[in-house]
Amino acid sequence: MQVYLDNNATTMVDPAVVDAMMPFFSDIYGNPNSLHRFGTASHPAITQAINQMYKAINASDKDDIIFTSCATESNNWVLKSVWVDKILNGDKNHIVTTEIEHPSVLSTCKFLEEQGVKVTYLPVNDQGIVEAHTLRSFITDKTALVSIMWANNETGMIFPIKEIGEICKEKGVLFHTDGVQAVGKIPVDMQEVHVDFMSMSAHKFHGPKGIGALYIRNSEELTPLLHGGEHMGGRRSGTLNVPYIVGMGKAIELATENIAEKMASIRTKRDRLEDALLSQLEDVMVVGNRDNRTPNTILISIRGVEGEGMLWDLNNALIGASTGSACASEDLEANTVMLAIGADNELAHTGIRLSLSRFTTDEEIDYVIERFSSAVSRLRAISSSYAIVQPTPGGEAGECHIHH
Ligand code: 7TS
Repeated sequence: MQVYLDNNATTMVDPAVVDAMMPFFSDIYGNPNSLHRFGTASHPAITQAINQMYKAINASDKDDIIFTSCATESNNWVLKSVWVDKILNGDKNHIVTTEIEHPSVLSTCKFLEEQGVKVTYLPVNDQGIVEAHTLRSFITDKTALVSIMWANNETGMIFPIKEIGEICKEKGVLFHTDGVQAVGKIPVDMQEVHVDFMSMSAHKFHGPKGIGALYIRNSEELTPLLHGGEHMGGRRSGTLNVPYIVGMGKAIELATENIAEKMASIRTKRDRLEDALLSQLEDVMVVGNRDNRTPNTILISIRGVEGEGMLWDLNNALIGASTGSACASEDLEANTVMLAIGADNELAHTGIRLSLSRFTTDEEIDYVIERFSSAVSRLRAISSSYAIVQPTPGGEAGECHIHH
């Protein structure tokens, strides 16, 4: 058996999504901007995909949803364009974000700092989230934008987006959320929250890689990142990627219909896995309260077991997991999210992220429970560091200490 538990990195494309995309490669392949029938033939499918996107996140018809090449582009677009619009061509100089955003936000913020922008990186609490009230004191009359993710990719922890949006609204500051790990996993309703911009990515909800979107409340002005042939009303140029747009629309529809049932089913499997690991293993800890987590995610740290060693053993057992985001998985650095929540350096090297999908089966969970525990026993037996920390009399599963 092989088991893929790295669905926060990317997901399998749902076969129904592939089916929906297929006609738009070699059959209906015209450029939608062309005036002839080959071009216009794709229009109904594009309209349908846009409608599927609006419906899935309950956007209003005053809002814009613009397709991009990925969420990295959507995040870059918002941050760099707010810089141009409100800082270079305005009287602002400040952006607020968090310490645990995805690198596509953090690296862009670092770049903007080099250009002279002031950036505040909000700390997170021991649950790995920003408490909304901490934001208030950091917003000044120079703040152009607040950018805070909806759910974290490594822990699955869900941020208080409604409260954060209300503070931004009250202070008159634009609010961007990276919704990549929330959309398709938990209900996302744009009428319920005050969010000006939200980034999305199709490959996180069983759509294809290489297509994302940006939600723009009230069609707010935002200088384009890509200038060119005035596609999508001039907001994002580049010939429309019709098959991928169709795929993203179909994927978001499938992910969000009956979402409560889908969440419950994934959560049952996730909780069973989590409970089994916590009860079978000593000196392990799962980050964050499971009620405030995306239903598919577990970030577990295993005292005395290097994350990379564990990944190796799991990989040999044909189980795909992650030590954090795949983008950072190749180096042996500590998990930055775990450090941010106050884990000590040793513990931050032991994080393993297990992320399920709606395609994960009970048999797969049984298999992972068995192989995970035997990998931990094997690695602990050869670990010099675990031998040192092991004598924690009475140390119970799930009680590894996190320093603050
Ligand atoms: N934002 C978040 C919160 C993400 O988790 C990711 C991908 C991105 C943005 C980038 O999306 P893309 O469309 O540009 O690919 N996150 C991960 C991860 O957690 N492991 O690998 C990729």
